[in-house]
Amino acid sequence: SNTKIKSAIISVFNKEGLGPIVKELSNQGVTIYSTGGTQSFIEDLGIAVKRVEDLTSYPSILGGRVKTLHPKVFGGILNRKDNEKDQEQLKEFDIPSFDLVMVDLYPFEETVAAGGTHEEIIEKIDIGGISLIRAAAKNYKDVMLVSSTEQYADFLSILTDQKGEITIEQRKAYAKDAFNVSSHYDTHIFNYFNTDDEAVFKQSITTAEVLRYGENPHQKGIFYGGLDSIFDKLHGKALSYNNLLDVDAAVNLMEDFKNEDPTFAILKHNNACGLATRPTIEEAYKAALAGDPVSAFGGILMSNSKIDVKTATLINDLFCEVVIAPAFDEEAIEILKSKKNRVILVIKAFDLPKKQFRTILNGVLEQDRDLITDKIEDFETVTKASTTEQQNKDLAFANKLVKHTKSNTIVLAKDGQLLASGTGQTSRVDALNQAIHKAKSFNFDLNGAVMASDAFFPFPDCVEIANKEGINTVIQPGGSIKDELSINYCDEHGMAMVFTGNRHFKH
Ligand code: 93A
Repeated sequence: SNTKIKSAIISVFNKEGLGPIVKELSNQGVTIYSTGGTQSFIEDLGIAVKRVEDLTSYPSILGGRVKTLHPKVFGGILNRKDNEKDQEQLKEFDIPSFDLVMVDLYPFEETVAAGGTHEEIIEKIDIGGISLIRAAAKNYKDVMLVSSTEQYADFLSILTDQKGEITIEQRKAYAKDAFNVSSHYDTHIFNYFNTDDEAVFKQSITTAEVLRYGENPHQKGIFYGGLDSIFDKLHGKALSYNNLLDVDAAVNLMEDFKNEDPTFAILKHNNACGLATRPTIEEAYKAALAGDPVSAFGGILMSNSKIDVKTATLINDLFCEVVIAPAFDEEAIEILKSKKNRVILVIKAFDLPKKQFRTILNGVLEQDRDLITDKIEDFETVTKASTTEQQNKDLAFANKLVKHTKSNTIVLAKDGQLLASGTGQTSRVDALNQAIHKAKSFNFDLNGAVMASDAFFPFPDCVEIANKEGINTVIQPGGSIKDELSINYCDEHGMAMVFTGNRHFKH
């Protein structure tokens, strides 16, 4: 059956968009009760409003912590219209009955995201508002409940079109939405309190998406997880299994460059085939592409800076599956949309779990994500020759790359540009030879380049090969019992070497 809204209780944090609704309510002769801030807002619109404080005969106390928590409020919401005893009690205790409840909760999630202090965050745990929502949703048979500003437009049209008469189906639908609001709200509070990474991770994989197929068309594939907290998808087809692996590799890599100057990465098969840091993102893109224009075909692109029109125009000439950036110029989006399937993702947060899982045999391996990013100030020079400021920058750049490239890996870089890497090789010498061969095939001059290795050198063979190519600076974890052999070779040949102390295998 329909209920006609005659009285309302309104308590909203965000007052935006409330004006037209209270005007319509007032036109329909609805009695409105409200809490402090909401009440002033409504009064300022010249609309009559009653104070919840007058109803409860209590002021808002404890700095606002207790405003609506009172039997006169909750009795007014929870009473059953068709229950005689309920109605007798309303009369006995002088409780008004409410037909409409409107709440917009304290912005808990936003306060956490904005980096509020613990005290500020705790104060944003809404108690009264969530109780109003819970009570009104429970009593949806008699009460209409608006629990989110997102419902305002729809609610206003219902209110106007139906002259305040709300159907039971509408009340039930709004109650369902309210439990969605309240459960999400509590999930955010839970996540804030819960510092147990594993539980947070498990929480994040409660949704599943069937993929077109797995790694190959004859393999079925499913993605357990949701990307909504990390990306806004602006365009393109659904991400495939292999796209997801590449996107994961790109985000992990770029997380290490998010605070650097404009940096552009091009990935293929989960490894960077191009990466460069430059004063502008257009230059960074050009330098990344120059790293390996052949592999870039069909690759995944990611930038740490806003993509402008010039860069988008250049990207548009390349066949690429996915483009990720923290922002895009409006016109840049239109340019990139010209390819129907191309996926365009805005990265909102580098919000990755600190644990990683993968299956092996009949079980699952769990480990901490590699969260160490070696800093220049922690580099330990182990040779007589020391490194220049530019070399240190290149060493840090190359060392971040090895961390995100499949082992065994050697990365060669110069002037903030990846020249080539050897990836996924069974020996470090193979990795180096592959990198040298590749760099030369794209006409790079290796003179003065730096070499980074994901793990220590068990023999001096790599520094010998590097030296013959003019590579004169090396970064590696150190820690081999034969470190001295590589160090001595460097000293004899004027090469500089730094140790990080941290191995970065990625298998
Ligand atoms: O601190 S509370 O949890 N205690 C309450 O009793 C209470 N009642 C409503 N916060 C409470 N509210 C919240 O106040 C509402 O959810 C809304 O977000 C806000 C509106 O306050 P005002 O009308 O004073 O701006």
